[in-house]
Amino acid sequence: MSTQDLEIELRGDQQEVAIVRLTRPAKRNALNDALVLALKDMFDHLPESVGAVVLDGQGDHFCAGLDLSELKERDAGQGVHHSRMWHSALERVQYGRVPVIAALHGAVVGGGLELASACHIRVADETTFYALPEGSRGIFVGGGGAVRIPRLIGVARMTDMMLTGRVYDAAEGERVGLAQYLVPAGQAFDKALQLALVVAKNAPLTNYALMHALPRIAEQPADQGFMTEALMAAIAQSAPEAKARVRAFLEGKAGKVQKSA
Ligand code: 1HE
Repeated sequence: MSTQDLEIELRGDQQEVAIVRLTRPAKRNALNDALVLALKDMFDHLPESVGAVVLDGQGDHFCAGLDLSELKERDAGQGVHHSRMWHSALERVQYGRVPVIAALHGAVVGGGLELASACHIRVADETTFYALPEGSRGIFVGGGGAVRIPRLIGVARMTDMMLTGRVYDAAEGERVGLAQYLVPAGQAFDKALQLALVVAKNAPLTNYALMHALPRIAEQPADQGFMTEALMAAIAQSAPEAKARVRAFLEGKAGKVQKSA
């Protein structure tokens, strides 16, 4: 599925970071069906060299959510299929091959917040604001938000956002866990790129474990979680790359952990 509203650009010495950008600024990067399917396709077919993605939105807003002009009369069955289409696309983002870092600015609302919450790291600049206007539009989240957003901020905060139309500003968003980083206006992309270049250099199996094992372990009953963790740890440390990295540290050839400046 192709659309002019999505572009990809490779960065880094080894082309190890893909910038995936929503390019529909005139509509505040609202997601129509073609764009949702194009996202799915893009994340299914990332170039081999890519080890991390920065997800960005062109213009002043990250994403205004579902394209409301497409919200036509659907019967219940069509509504289920439409929501499941979003689920399958955003699942490719969350459970794809490489970590995804969202560069947030301006509106991160409705389906835009659902998309952001499928990413692994969210970097927000000071212009960012978060809302779930579905409540006031008489609809419900349908892009996985009911599953992912409470895991970030809790059921009570999401309920409040939808019942009252509460808008979180960038600082509040970072405080409650919607974003892990808060940076000055206009700097979200640069920070996200800087992080992506680091993430892309991790051992692939470590990134895989963090994306695919950690969220599942966190949902398991503790005794099962401990077992899954042990299995994942054993697999990761048996990889030749893990052994080489540990050896490099012991030989004084790898960086120490340092407090940030
Ligand atoms: C849109 C959309 C959209 C803008 N669908 N066309 N999402 C919302 O309810 C959010 C609706 N949007 C807004 O509240 C505002 O547009 C913004 C706060 C994001 C930006 O405001 P502003 O003043 O910069 O832009 P604007 O003038 O409101 O919009 C510019 C154009 O984008 C305008 O079209 P134009 O043809 O008149 O120029 C808008 O109609 C259009 N536009 N947002 C369609 N969302 C899987 S279920 C998920 C369910 C949801 O996501 S519900 C929440 C939907």
